[in-house]
Amino acid sequence: MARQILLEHISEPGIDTFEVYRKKGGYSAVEKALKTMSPEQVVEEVKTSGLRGRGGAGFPTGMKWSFLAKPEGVPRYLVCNADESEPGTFKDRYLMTRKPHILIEGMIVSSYALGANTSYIYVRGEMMPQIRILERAIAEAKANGFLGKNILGSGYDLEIYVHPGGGAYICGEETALLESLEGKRGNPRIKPPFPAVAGLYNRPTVVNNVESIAATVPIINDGGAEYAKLGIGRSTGTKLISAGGNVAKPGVYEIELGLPVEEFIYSDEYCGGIANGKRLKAVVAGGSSVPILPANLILKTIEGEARLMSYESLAEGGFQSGTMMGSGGFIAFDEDQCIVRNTWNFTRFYHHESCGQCSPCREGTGWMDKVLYNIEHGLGKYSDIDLLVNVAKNIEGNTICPLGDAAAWPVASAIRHFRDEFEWHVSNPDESMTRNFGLAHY
Ligand code: L3W
Ligand code: SF4
Repeated sequence: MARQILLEHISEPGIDTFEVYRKKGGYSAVEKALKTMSPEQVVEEVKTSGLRGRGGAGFPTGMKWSFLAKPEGVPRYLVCNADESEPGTFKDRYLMTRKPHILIEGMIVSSYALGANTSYIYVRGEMMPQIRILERAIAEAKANGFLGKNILGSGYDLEIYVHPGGGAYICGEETALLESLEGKRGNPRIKPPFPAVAGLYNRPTVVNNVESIAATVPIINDGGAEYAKLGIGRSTGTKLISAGGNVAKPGVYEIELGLPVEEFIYSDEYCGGIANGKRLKAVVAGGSSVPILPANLILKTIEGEARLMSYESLAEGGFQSGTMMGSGGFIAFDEDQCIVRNTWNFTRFYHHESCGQCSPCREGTGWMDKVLYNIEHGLGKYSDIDLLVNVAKNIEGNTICPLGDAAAWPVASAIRHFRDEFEWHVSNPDESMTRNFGLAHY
């Protein structure tokens, strides 16, 4: 069994309560940090750990923290991004449901490191049970002296507030989240300035994903150097992966970074292979926003090296033959899946969720949605395929926030690797919606 850090004791009855979490060693990172470390030392440990943001971008957490502006007398904030909405991604929801105190503990340690006295957890609006669970966990931590004034007699004060999200995918983009938290429509802001300089209420703010914040607990308990021993190269530590689609055993798994993708898919410890004895056709490895890869390229790089679950290995080959770790939403497609239909499905989502501020995203996602609809429904033309490539290319890099890229990449990569399926739909309009496609790409 692989080493469990974030999911340790996850099956212990009552681990969602303060009492059981504490009995299992919970809140020792808060004690250690507040009683024996300065905020700067906590930041240093997180830097040493090599932890990278687990929300999708993989930006080094310690570096982000050290960018935080600290003008005298100006409040600063920690905001936890719990707006998990990326298609195929459900790891944060799982962690918050089953082990909410690890997030609260991580929030206290991280807020202390950043010198924040007020912190927020912005939770996706649909996650009402998780909102209640977190509110209860906060009340329990406060009743036991881990929140509020003068925590553990350290002189450090902290309040944490849970804020229900606005019900839009775009509110997971950090600056849209801050707008929404301020009570406004969740429109992304132009960066720079980054939130570290001008974030919530124009104050210095760090926005971190749930999993990143929770990971500070083992980092402080065991030391950053110990955490950095796990993983491979610049991909240190463990990562929560939500496995879905056609895998035999969907669920949330904690892997040590560097695990071979083949082992993740086929070993009984993780996904247990493809459901119903079918064969793997393609994978979207990091939530719907990253390029899709055919089975041969997700298992091995173009050079024939085993592909690993790490930021670097998944990206090996660039966008021609690689993909991205993203948020860890691992979606497997079996041999019966239609790539055109699935690409259209993703595109409909981005069209629906575009905030509409920038023309390439607002118009481009709608345009791709219509063209993909036509191809899937037997109404397409051959020229539509290159039109899609062209529209995707004109969205990429030309928008305020990453939603534009996220909409463009699945379309561009699906055509790059599965062009023959798009052409088949155009040449066979009468069968277009019913045909499955076999293993042409294995
Ligand atoms: C200060 C600088 N701060 C960068 C900070 C920045 C942010 C972080 C990463 O998108 C990706 C996206 C989705 N001074 C800084 C700086 N920062 N330079 O570093 O920034 P960035 O812009 O690289 O990425 P992002 O805007 O955070 C996130 C992808 O994730 N994604 C979506 C995930 C969705 C979920 C979910 O539902 N939970 O996670 C999936 O792959 O496409 O590319 O904090 O401020 N010079
Ligand atoms: Fe809005 Fe799309 Fe522009 Fe992002 S890229 S700001 S979602 S229109």
